[in-house]
Amino acid sequence: MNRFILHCDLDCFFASVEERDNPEYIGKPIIIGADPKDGKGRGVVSTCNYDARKFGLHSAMPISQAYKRCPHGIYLHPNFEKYQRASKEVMEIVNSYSDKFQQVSIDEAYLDLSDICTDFNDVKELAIKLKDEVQKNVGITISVGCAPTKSIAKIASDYNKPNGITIVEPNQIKDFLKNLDITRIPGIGKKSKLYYNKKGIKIIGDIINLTLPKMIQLFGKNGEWVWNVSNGFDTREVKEFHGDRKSISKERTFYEDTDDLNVILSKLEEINNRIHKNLIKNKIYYKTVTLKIRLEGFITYTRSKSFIHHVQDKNQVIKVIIELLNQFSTMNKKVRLVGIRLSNLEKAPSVAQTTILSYLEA
Ligand code: TTP
Ligand code: MG
Repeated sequence: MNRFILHCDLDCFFASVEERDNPEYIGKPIIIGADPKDGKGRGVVSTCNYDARKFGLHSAMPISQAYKRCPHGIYLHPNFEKYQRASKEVMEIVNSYSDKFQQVSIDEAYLDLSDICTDFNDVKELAIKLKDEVQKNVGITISVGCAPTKSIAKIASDYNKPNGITIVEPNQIKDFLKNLDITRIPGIGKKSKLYYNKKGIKIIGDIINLTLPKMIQLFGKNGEWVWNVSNGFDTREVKEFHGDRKSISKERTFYEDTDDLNVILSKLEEINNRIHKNLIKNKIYYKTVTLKIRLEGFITYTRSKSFIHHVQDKNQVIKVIIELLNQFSTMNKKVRLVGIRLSNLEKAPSVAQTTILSYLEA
Protein backbone atom coordinates (compact mmCIF):
# COMPACT_ATOMS: atom_id res chain seq x y z
CA MET A 1 0.00 0.00 0.00
CA ASN A 2 1.21 3.51 -0.78
CA ARG A 3 2.22 5.64 2.16
CA PHE A 4 1.43 9.34 2.07
CA ILE A 5 3.52 11.17 4.64
CA LEU A 6 3.22 14.93 4.86
CA HIS A 7 5.77 17.18 6.54
CA CYS A 8 5.10 20.86 7.09
CA ASP A 9 7.36 23.60 8.40
CA LEU A 10 6.51 27.27 8.92
CA ASP A 11 8.53 29.77 6.90
CA CYS A 12 11.01 31.92 8.88
CA PHE A 13 8.58 31.35 11.72
CA PHE A 14 9.37 34.00 14.37
CA ALA A 15 10.00 36.62 11.67
CA SER A 16 6.70 35.78 9.89
CA VAL A 17 4.75 36.38 13.10
CA GLU A 18 6.45 39.78 13.44
CA GLU A 19 5.66 40.64 9.80
CA ARG A 20 2.05 39.67 10.42
CA ASP A 21 1.83 41.96 13.45
CA ASN A 22 3.86 44.81 11.95
CA PRO A 23 2.88 45.03 8.26
CA GLU A 24 5.00 48.16 7.91
CA TYR A 25 8.08 45.85 8.09
CA ILE A 26 7.05 43.76 5.09
CA GLY A 27 9.70 43.89 2.35
CA LYS A 28 12.44 44.89 4.81
CA PRO A 29 15.05 42.60 6.38
CA ILE A 30 13.80 41.52 9.83
CA ILE A 31 16.11 39.81 12.29
CA ILE A 32 14.89 38.21 15.51
CA GLY A 33 17.50 37.61 18.19
CA ALA A 34 19.90 39.28 20.59
CA ASP A 35 20.29 43.05 20.71
CA PRO A 36 22.96 43.99 18.08
CA LYS A 37 24.06 47.08 20.09
CA ASP A 38 25.40 48.83 16.98
CA GLY A 39 27.52 45.83 16.11
CA LYS A 40 28.92 45.25 19.61
CA GLY A 41 26.14 42.97 20.82
CA ARG A 42 26.69 39.39 21.99
CA GLY A 43 24.38 36.48 21.27
CA VAL A 44 22.97 35.11 18.05
CA VAL A 45 20.28 35.40 15.41
CA SER A 46 17.22 33.27 16.24
CA THR A 47 15.89 33.59 12.73
CA CYS A 48 15.43 36.21 10.03
CA ASN A 49 13.04 36.70 7.14
CA TYR A 50 13.89 35.90 3.54
CA ASP A 51 14.76 39.56 2.79
CA ALA A 52 17.49 39.34 5.45
CA ARG A 53 18.68 35.97 4.13
CA LYS A 54 19.64 37.73 0.87
CA PHE A 55 22.46 39.36 2.88
CA GLY A 56 23.72 35.95 4.00
CA LEU A 57 22.07 36.09 7.44
CA HIS A 58 20.84 32.88 9.05
CA SER A 59 19.84 31.29 12.37
CA ALA A 60 22.65 30.91 14.93
CA MET A 61 24.87 33.53 13.25
CA PRO A 62 26.51 35.89 15.80
CA ILE A 63 24.35 39.02 15.96
CA SER A 64 27.46 41.23 15.55
CA GLN A 65 28.22 39.55 12.24
CA ALA A 66 24.60 39.92 11.12
CA TYR A 67 24.74 43.63 11.94
CA LYS A 68 27.91 44.04 9.89
CA ARG A 69 26.23 42.48 6.86
CA CYS A 70 22.90 44.17 7.30
CA PRO A 71 23.09 47.32 9.47
CA HIS A 72 19.85 48.72 8.05
CA GLY A 73 17.82 45.64 9.13
CA ILE A 74 15.04 45.74 11.70
CA TYR A 75 16.30 43.95 14.82
CA LEU A 76 13.66 42.62 17.22
CA HIS A 77 13.69 40.78 20.53
CA PRO A 78 11.89 37.44 20.42
CA ASN A 79 8.42 37.31 21.93
CA PHE A 80 8.22 33.61 22.76
CA GLU A 81 4.71 33.72 24.22
CA LYS A 82 3.38 35.09 20.98
CA TYR A 83 5.22 32.46 18.93
CA GLN A 84 3.98 29.67 21.21
CA ARG A 85 0.43 30.88 20.69
CA ALA A 86 0.81 31.00 16.91
CA SER A 87 2.44 27.54 16.93
CA LYS A 88 -0.45 26.08 18.93
CA GLU A 89 -2.99 27.55 16.52
CA VAL A 90 -1.13 26.15 13.52
CA MET A 91 -0.69 22.71 15.09
CA GLU A 92 -4.41 22.52 15.87
CA ILE A 93 -5.15 23.14 12.22
CA VAL A 94 -2.60 20.55 11.06
CA ASN A 95 -3.85 18.00 13.59
CA SER A 96 -7.43 18.57 12.46
CA TYR A 97 -6.60 16.77 9.18
CA SER A 98 -5.68 13.54 10.96
CA ASP A 99 -4.89 12.17 14.39
CA LYS A 100 -1.88 10.45 12.86
CA PHE A 101 -0.02 13.60 13.72
CA GLN A 102 3.43 14.13 15.20
CA GLN A 103 4.71 17.56 16.12
CA VAL A 104 8.51 17.54 16.06
CA SER A 105 9.39 21.13 16.91
CA ILE A 106 7.72 24.49 17.51
CA ASP A 107 7.09 24.93 13.78
CA GLU A 108 7.10 21.52 12.12
CA ALA A 109 4.96 18.40 12.13
CA TYR A 110 4.25 15.18 10.25
CA LEU A 111 0.88 13.79 9.20
CA ASP A 112 0.28 10.28 7.93
CA LEU A 113 -2.42 10.62 5.27
CA SER A 114 -2.35 7.00 4.10
CA ASP A 115 -5.85 6.31 5.46
CA ILE A 116 -7.19 9.63 4.28
CA CYS A 117 -5.95 10.06 0.72
CA THR A 118 -6.17 7.58 -2.13
CA ASP A 119 -3.54 9.13 -4.41
CA PHE A 120 -1.09 12.01 -4.65
CA ASN A 121 -3.73 14.28 -6.26
CA ASP A 122 -5.78 13.91 -3.08
CA VAL A 123 -2.68 14.74 -1.06
CA LYS A 124 -2.05 17.87 -3.09
CA GLU A 125 -5.63 19.07 -2.67
CA LEU A 126 -5.39 18.52 1.09
CA ALA A 127 -2.02 20.31 1.27
CA ILE A 128 -3.42 23.35 -0.54
CA LYS A 129 -6.39 23.44 1.83
CA LEU A 130 -4.11 23.13 4.88
CA LYS A 131 -1.85 25.96 3.66
CA ASP A 132 -4.83 28.23 2.93
CA GLU A 133 -6.27 27.55 6.33
CA VAL A 134 -3.02 28.38 8.15
CA GLN A 135 -2.68 31.58 6.13
CA LYS A 136 -6.30 32.65 6.73
CA ASN A 137 -6.49 31.78 10.42
CA VAL A 138 -2.98 32.46 11.68
CA GLY A 139 -1.71 34.87 9.02
CA ILE A 140 1.61 33.18 8.21
CA THR A 141 2.84 30.81 5.49
CA ILE A 142 3.80 27.17 5.80
CA SER A 143 5.74 24.96 3.38
CA VAL A 144 4.58 21.42 2.77
CA GLY A 145 6.27 18.30 1.45
CA CYS A 146 4.70 14.94 0.81
CA ALA A 147 6.39 11.65 -0.01
CA PRO A 148 6.23 7.94 0.83
CA THR A 149 8.72 8.37 3.72
CA LYS A 150 9.23 10.79 6.59
CA SER A 151 12.75 11.76 5.57
CA ILE A 152 11.86 12.52 1.94
CA ALA A 153 8.74 14.44 3.05
CA LYS A 154 11.01 16.58 5.25
CA ILE A 155 13.48 17.18 2.43
CA ALA A 156 10.50 18.04 0.18
CA SER A 157 9.00 20.63 2.55
CA ASP A 158 12.36 22.43 2.59
CA TYR A 159 12.84 22.19 -1.18
CA ASN A 160 10.55 25.00 -2.28
CA LYS A 161 10.57 27.41 0.66
CA PRO A 162 8.92 29.79 1.38
CA ASN A 163 5.24 28.96 0.87
CA GLY A 164 5.94 25.87 -1.23
CA ILE A 165 4.30 22.53 -1.92
CA THR A 166 6.50 19.68 -3.12
CA ILE A 167 5.07 16.25 -3.82
CA VAL A 168 7.42 13.35 -4.44
CA GLU A 169 5.71 10.25 -5.78
CA PRO A 170 7.42 6.84 -5.40
CA ASN A 171 8.64 6.77 -9.02
CA GLN A 172 10.07 10.31 -8.71
CA ILE A 173 12.24 9.71 -5.63
CA LYS A 174 15.50 9.14 -7.49
CA ASP A 175 15.12 12.12 -9.84
CA PHE A 176 14.09 14.37 -6.97
CA LEU A 177 17.04 13.44 -4.75
CA LYS A 178 19.89 12.73 -7.12
CA ASN A 179 21.22 16.30 -7.60
CA LEU A 180 20.62 17.56 -4.05
CA ASP A 181 23.52 18.27 -1.71
CA ILE A 182 24.01 15.49 0.85
CA THR A 183 23.39 17.90 3.75
CA ARG A 184 19.70 17.83 2.78
CA ILE A 185 19.58 14.39 4.39
CA PRO A 186 18.59 14.62 8.07
CA GLY A 187 21.62 13.16 9.83
CA ILE A 188 24.33 14.73 7.66
CA GLY A 189 25.53 17.91 9.32
CA LYS A 190 28.50 20.16 8.56
CA LYS A 191 31.02 17.77 10.12
CA SER A 192 29.89 14.58 8.44
CA LYS A 193 29.57 16.48 5.14
CA LEU A 194 33.35 16.98 5.16
CA TYR A 195 33.91 13.33 5.86
CA TYR A 196 31.57 12.26 3.03
CA ASN A 197 33.12 14.84 0.66
CA LYS A 198 36.59 13.42 1.33
CA LYS A 199 35.37 10.10 0.00
CA GLY A 200 34.03 11.80 -3.14
CA ILE A 201 30.38 11.92 -2.06
CA LYS A 202 28.82 15.35 -2.63
CA ILE A 203 25.31 14.86 -3.94
CA ILE A 204 22.68 12.28 -3.04
CA GLY A 205 23.12 10.67 -6.48
CA ASP A 206 26.64 9.67 -5.37
CA ILE A 207 25.06 7.71 -2.52
CA ILE A 208 22.39 6.10 -4.71
CA ASN A 209 25.18 4.85 -7.01
CA LEU A 210 26.88 2.94 -4.17
CA THR A 211 25.74 -0.42 -2.79
CA LEU A 212 24.56 -0.75 0.81
CA PRO A 213 27.53 -2.95 1.85
CA LYS A 214 29.93 -0.36 0.40
CA MET A 215 28.19 2.44 2.33
CA ILE A 216 28.38 0.43 5.56
CA GLN A 217 32.03 -0.34 4.93
CA LEU A 218 32.82 3.37 4.40
CA PHE A 219 30.53 5.08 6.91
CA GLY A 220 29.21 2.43 9.32
CA LYS A 221 25.77 2.85 10.88
CA ASN A 222 25.40 6.42 9.57
CA GLY A 223 26.14 5.15 6.06
CA GLU A 224 23.39 2.56 6.35
CA TRP A 225 20.82 5.17 7.44
CA VAL A 226 21.88 7.62 4.73
CA TRP A 227 21.69 4.92 2.04
CA ASN A 228 18.20 3.88 3.19
CA VAL A 229 16.96 7.48 3.16
CA SER A 230 18.45 8.06 -0.30
CA ASN A 231 16.71 5.01 -1.70
CA GLY A 232 13.31 5.69 -0.09
CA PHE A 233 13.61 2.88 2.49
CA ASP A 234 12.88 4.88 5.64
CA THR A 235 10.09 2.91 7.33
CA ARG A 236 9.69 5.12 10.41
CA GLU A 237 6.05 5.75 11.33
CA VAL A 238 4.41 9.03 12.27
CA LYS A 239 4.31 8.63 16.03
CA GLU A 240 1.02 9.74 17.50
CA PHE A 241 1.66 11.30 20.85
CA HIS A 242 -1.58 10.02 22.38
CA GLY A 243 -1.68 6.77 20.44
CA ASP A 244 -3.93 4.23 22.13
CA ARG A 245 -2.39 0.88 21.37
CA LYS A 246 -5.38 -1.00 22.73
CA SER A 247 -7.71 0.13 20.00
CA ILE A 248 -8.10 0.17 16.27
CA SER A 249 -9.34 3.32 14.65
CA LYS A 250 -9.70 5.02 11.32
CA GLU A 251 -10.89 8.45 10.39
CA ARG A 252 -11.42 10.57 7.34
CA THR A 253 -11.45 14.30 6.76
CA PHE A 254 -13.99 15.65 4.28
CA TYR A 255 -12.52 17.76 1.51
CA GLU A 256 -15.39 20.17 2.06
CA ASP A 257 -16.91 20.40 5.54
CA THR A 258 -20.42 18.95 5.26
CA ASP A 259 -23.78 18.75 7.03
CA ASP A 260 -25.23 16.20 4.60
CA LEU A 261 -26.16 13.20 6.75
CA ASN A 262 -25.98 10.81 3.78
CA VAL A 263 -22.43 11.89 2.98
CA ILE A 264 -21.42 11.54 6.63
CA LEU A 265 -23.01 8.13 6.93
CA SER A 266 -21.51 6.75 3.76
CA LYS A 267 -18.07 7.91 4.92
CA LEU A 268 -18.62 6.09 8.22
CA GLU A 269 -19.68 2.95 6.34
CA GLU A 270 -16.54 3.14 4.24
CA ILE A 271 -14.40 3.48 7.39
CA ASN A 272 -16.24 0.60 9.03
CA ASN A 273 -15.64 -1.66 6.03
CA ARG A 274 -11.96 -0.81 5.96
CA ILE A 275 -11.49 -1.44 9.67
CA HIS A 276 -13.27 -4.78 9.42
CA LYS A 277 -11.06 -6.03 6.60
CA ASN A 278 -8.16 -5.66 9.00
CA LEU A 279 -10.03 -7.13 11.98
CA ILE A 280 -11.28 -10.17 10.09
CA LYS A 281 -7.84 -10.88 8.69
CA ASN A 282 -6.29 -10.69 12.16
CA LYS A 283 -9.19 -12.42 13.98
CA ILE A 284 -9.65 -9.52 16.34
CA TYR A 285 -12.84 -8.98 18.36
CA TYR A 286 -13.93 -5.88 20.22
CA LYS A 287 -16.36 -4.72 22.86
CA THR A 288 -16.51 -0.94 22.57
CA VAL A 289 -17.48 1.21 19.61
CA THR A 290 -16.61 4.91 19.61
CA LEU A 291 -17.83 7.48 17.13
CA LYS A 292 -15.68 10.55 16.71
CA ILE A 293 -16.86 13.72 15.06
CA ARG A 294 -14.93 16.90 14.56
CA LEU A 295 -16.91 20.00 13.63
CA GLU A 296 -15.71 23.08 11.79
CA GLY A 297 -13.82 25.16 14.33
CA PHE A 298 -12.13 21.94 15.54
CA ILE A 299 -14.52 21.04 18.36
CA THR A 300 -14.27 17.28 18.68
CA TYR A 301 -16.83 14.95 20.21
CA THR A 302 -16.66 11.28 20.95
CA ARG A 303 -19.50 8.98 21.99
CA SER A 304 -19.09 5.34 22.95
CA LYS A 305 -21.19 2.29 23.48
CA SER A 306 -20.15 -1.20 24.55
CA PHE A 307 -21.42 -4.63 23.73
CA ILE A 308 -21.69 -6.98 26.71
CA HIS A 309 -19.29 -9.42 25.10
CA HIS A 310 -16.60 -9.31 22.47
CA VAL A 311 -17.96 -9.34 18.94
CA GLN A 312 -16.89 -8.98 15.35
CA ASP A 313 -19.85 -7.85 13.28
CA LYS A 314 -19.73 -4.82 11.05
CA ASN A 315 -23.52 -4.55 10.70
CA GLN A 316 -23.86 -4.28 14.46
CA VAL A 317 -21.16 -1.64 14.54
CA ILE A 318 -22.88 0.51 11.93
CA LYS A 319 -26.17 0.22 13.87
CA VAL A 320 -24.42 1.50 16.97
CA ILE A 321 -22.77 4.26 14.97
CA ILE A 322 -26.15 5.45 13.63
CA GLU A 323 -27.53 5.38 17.17
CA LEU A 324 -24.59 7.44 18.45
CA LEU A 325 -24.83 9.81 15.51
CA ASN A 326 -28.48 10.49 16.30
CA GLN A 327 -27.59 11.29 19.88
CA PHE A 328 -25.76 14.46 19.32
CA SER A 329 -26.55 17.77 17.84
CA THR A 330 -24.03 19.44 15.59
CA MET A 331 -25.41 22.83 16.61
CA ASN A 332 -25.81 23.71 12.92
CA LYS A 333 -22.09 23.38 12.41
CA LYS A 334 -20.64 21.43 9.51
CA VAL A 335 -18.67 18.25 10.05
CA ARG A 336 -14.99 18.21 9.16
CA LEU A 337 -13.87 14.72 10.18
CA VAL A 338 -15.46 11.45 11.24
CA GLY A 339 -13.86 8.39 12.73
CA ILE A 340 -14.62 5.04 14.31
CA ARG A 341 -12.61 3.47 17.09
CA LEU A 342 -13.03 -0.11 18.26
CA SER A 343 -11.48 -0.87 21.61
CA ASN A 344 -11.42 -3.46 24.36
CA LEU A 345 -9.85 -5.79 21.85
CA GLU A 346 -9.41 -9.51 22.10
CA LYS A 347 -7.73 -11.97 19.78
CA ALA A 348 -10.55 -14.54 19.99
CA PRO A 349 -14.20 -14.30 21.11
CA SER A 350 -14.75 -15.08 24.76
CA VAL A 351 -18.22 -16.57 24.22
CA ALA A 352 -20.25 -17.95 21.36
CA GLN A 353 -21.20 -15.03 19.15
CA THR A 354 -24.72 -16.04 18.23
CA THR A 355 -26.19 -15.22 21.60
CA ILE A 356 -24.60 -11.91 22.28
CA LEU A 357 -25.38 -9.46 19.57
CA SER A 358 -28.67 -8.20 20.91
CA TYR A 359 -27.31 -7.46 24.37
CA LEU A 360 -26.04 -3.97 24.30
CA GLU A 361 -25.20 -1.89 27.30
CA ALA A 362 -25.06 1.88 27.27
P1 TTP B 1 13.35 26.67 11.58
O1 TTP B 1 12.14 26.02 11.03
O2 TTP B 1 14.65 25.94 11.53
O3 TTP B 1 13.63 28.04 10.81
P2 TTP B 1 12.60 29.13 10.31
O4 TTP B 1 11.18 28.68 10.47
O5 TTP B 1 12.93 30.43 10.95
O6 TTP B 1 12.96 29.25 8.75
P3 TTP B 1 12.63 28.24 7.57
O7 TTP B 1 11.76 29.02 6.62
O8 TTP B 1 13.96 27.92 6.97
O9 TTP B 1 11.95 27.07 8.15
O10 TTP B 1 13.10 27.10 13.09
C1 TTP B 1 11.85 27.53 13.59
C2 TTP B 1 12.02 28.63 14.60
O11 TTP B 1 12.85 28.20 15.68
C3 TTP B 1 12.66 29.86 14.05
O12 TTP B 1 11.74 30.77 13.44
C4 TTP B 1 13.33 30.44 15.25
C5 TTP B 1 13.68 29.28 16.13
N1 TTP B 1 15.13 28.94 15.99
C6 TTP B 1 16.02 29.51 16.88
O13 TTP B 1 15.61 30.26 17.79
N2 TTP B 1 17.35 29.22 16.74
C7 TTP B 1 17.85 28.41 15.75
O14 TTP B 1 19.07 28.19 15.66
C8 TTP B 1 16.91 27.82 14.83
C9 TTP B 1 17.41 26.93 13.72
C10 TTP B 1 15.56 28.12 15.00
MG1 MG C 1 10.56 26.75 9.83
